[in-house]
Amino acid sequence: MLAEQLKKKLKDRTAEVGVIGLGYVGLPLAVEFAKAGFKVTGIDVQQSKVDQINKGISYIQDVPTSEVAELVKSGHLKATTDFAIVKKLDTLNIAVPTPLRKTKDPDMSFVVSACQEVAKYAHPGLLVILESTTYPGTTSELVLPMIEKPTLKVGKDFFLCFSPERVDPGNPKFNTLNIPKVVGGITPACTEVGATFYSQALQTVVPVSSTQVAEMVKLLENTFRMINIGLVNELAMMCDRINVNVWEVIEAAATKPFGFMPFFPGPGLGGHCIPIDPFYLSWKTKQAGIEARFIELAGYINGQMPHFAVDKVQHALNEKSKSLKGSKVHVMGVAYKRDIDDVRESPALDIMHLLEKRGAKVTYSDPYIPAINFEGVAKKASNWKTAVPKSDCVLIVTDHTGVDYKALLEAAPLIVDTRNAMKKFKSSKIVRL
Ligand code: SAJ
Repeated sequence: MLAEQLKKKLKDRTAEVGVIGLGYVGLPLAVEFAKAGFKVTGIDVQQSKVDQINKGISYIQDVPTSEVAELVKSGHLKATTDFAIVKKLDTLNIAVPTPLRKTKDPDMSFVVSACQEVAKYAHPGLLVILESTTYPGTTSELVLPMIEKPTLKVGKDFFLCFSPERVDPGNPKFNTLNIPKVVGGITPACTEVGATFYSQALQTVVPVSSTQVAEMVKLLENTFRMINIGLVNELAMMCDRINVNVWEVIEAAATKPFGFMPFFPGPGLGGHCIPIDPFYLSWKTKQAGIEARFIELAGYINGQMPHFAVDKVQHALNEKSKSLKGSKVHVMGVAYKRDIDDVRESPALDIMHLLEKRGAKVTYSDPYIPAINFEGVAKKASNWKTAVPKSDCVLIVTDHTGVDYKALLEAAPLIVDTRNAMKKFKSSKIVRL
């Protein structure tokens, strides 16, 4: 009965949509549903985010401010810090952070505090969908007991699903609208309502049989990447030992038209997904008595890459009879991947720490990142055109496309390239990973 009523409200766009967590996942989702004609309320604990949205300003790279301004003006989008609004909402997506603690245990505190608020105001007819990447079982074991009450039965009075976020920041081709959306519910009725919800605004919906399946889908996707990156990173270390150009090997292997997918070695693994998500899986399976050995091994290998990159710098300087200690090393690019402005978990931070620990004087430049908080101290970017000629070695950590690598080659005394950014150039000044 309530499911039918909610599906009707979804189809005629009278359902009031809510999104908790207005970050790189929540804000694009809120905007897509507002563009589809729903009245959407964003909920965030950060007043600054709420204020910017209500002023029609976007702070997310992939969401144009013009879109936010138009939707706020038309009344389809607003934001608040007050969870009491949940009483008036028909649907609620939770897209809050799920980081790892230093001990590699999941930090569920953001999900728990969001659910504590939701539980206060949850009501019959409400659809709740968790989107934060998490271990399989979270929705059924942690979220459901926080919201369900004797008078609010899941699948009958309210509906609870999990749907993995697949947002790829900066991806010019795939976005919230056109990335297929997997959704699984606690009960079949939940799955059906969840699928109806997403179908109103997104191009492709993929219903699955449970929240655990939906949780596992995301972990497989990102564990697949992390392990394959670990494989090519290990291959890079092997090729280094036997003097084979790993980049040439991978590019030639990539000509295989089936059964192969190229991944590329690098200075380590950054971002808020790939280095983190697989450890949600291994944490859970460990509890179930199964060691996720692939994940642990790939995590170890990927974790070695910053050391490997710094060793390459040390050896390259030694070849010039210079010690790393006392040398000036300029790091090109600190974002965790090319052409974005995010340094979360970036290997550049580990590399700069290691370089300084070994006595090098470190500067950096990054067209997207004018300053970083480096070990509690604000470190400003240098202009590479002035810093590089004065350096003893340049280390390319992030291969942003907007850099003039030809000019860099002319200006640099020595370049260690961990991203094959210099693949077009032949020079004894270039040392490749
Ligand atoms: N990396 C390598 N070698 C590779 C690919 C990546 O060293 O061959 C490094 C990157 O430099 C970066 C880290 O791994 O430091 C992660 O890179 P990523 O390309 O996986 O980018 P992310 O972290 O933005 O991952 C997101 C993920 N999206 C979601 O979780 C929703 C991932 O699932 C996407 O596949 C990925 O974007 C993508 O395809 O770009």
